[in-house]
Amino acid sequence: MVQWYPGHMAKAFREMDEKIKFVDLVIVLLDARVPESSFNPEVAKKFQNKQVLYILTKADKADNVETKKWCKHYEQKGNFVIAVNSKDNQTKKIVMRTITKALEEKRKKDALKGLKPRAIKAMVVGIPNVGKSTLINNLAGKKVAFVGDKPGVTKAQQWIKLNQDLELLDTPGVLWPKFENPIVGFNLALTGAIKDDILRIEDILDYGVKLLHELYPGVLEKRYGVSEEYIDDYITHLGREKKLYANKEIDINRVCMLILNDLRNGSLGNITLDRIQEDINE
Ligand SMILES: Nc1nc2c(ncn2[C@@H]2O[C@H](COP(=O)(O)OP(=O)(O)OP(=O)(O)O)[C@@H](O)[C@H]2O)c(=O)[nH]1
Ligand SMILES: [Mg+2]
Repeated sequence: MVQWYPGHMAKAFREMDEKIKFVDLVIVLLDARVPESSFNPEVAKKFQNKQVLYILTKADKADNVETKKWCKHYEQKGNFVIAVNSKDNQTKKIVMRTITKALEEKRKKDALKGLKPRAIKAMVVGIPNVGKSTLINNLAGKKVAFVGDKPGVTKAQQWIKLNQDLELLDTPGVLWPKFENPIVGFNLALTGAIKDDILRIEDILDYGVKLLHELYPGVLEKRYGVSEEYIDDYITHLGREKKLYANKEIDINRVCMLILNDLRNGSLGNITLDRIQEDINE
């Protein structure tokens, strides 16, 4: 059994229950590069009866054409959705405006009931490393939460009062115990939501290069100068080309890390790994 669901994650998952009852809005962060793989079906069950805002993060690293399709997909299901770069300084304005829109109806209903407007409580949830704390810091305009380029940085829930009208709850990233589709695990590993030492890096990258070749033919060849004709054995060919040896043998680990880092930091270009299954009737 691959252990990407350690005890602290199970605890963080349970701890959501206590808060979710009292929040007015759940802000669900999805990684724009893998919107489907980063959707946690177990957490989704918890917010079935809540107002939800979907935010696709890391849109600056994703394929813009695909991001638009994903936004449309969630909109058509009746959700509020935006795609952002959480580090950009335009993002605050867009997010605040959308939060207001998402809560408009509730405010009207409250007013009709004669309830006095009170501070909105919103809970920010999402898989590890998706950018929850980064977004909260951006909205707060200062560093209020720890951020790091690895999964599992936020260890405990934390309320952040943005202003008189809005309080946000930062939560630790959680995955779910079983991926129905093993591809989800690979996609999450490629984009950095699962710690690098959990799945075999060679398996992740073997899948990764083939997927890149299929979705973005020529991208690997352009970056590394190694023909994609050799896609079935790309890691070995690239290791030889780059002379990445350890004890006269190709250092598979280093080759894998090279591709992985390039993919994650955008050196392979804007990439989206999850595709919407086009509905034939559409
Ligand atoms: N390019 C880009 N990087 C981002 C974006 N949002 C977050 N990051 C980076 O992603 C990494 C993870 O960000 P965090 O905010 O710590 O992620 P988190 O969801 O709080 O992670 P956990 O607390 O571990 O669950 C950091 O290196 C951020 O700088 C984004 O929209 N674009
Ligand atoms: Mg965090």
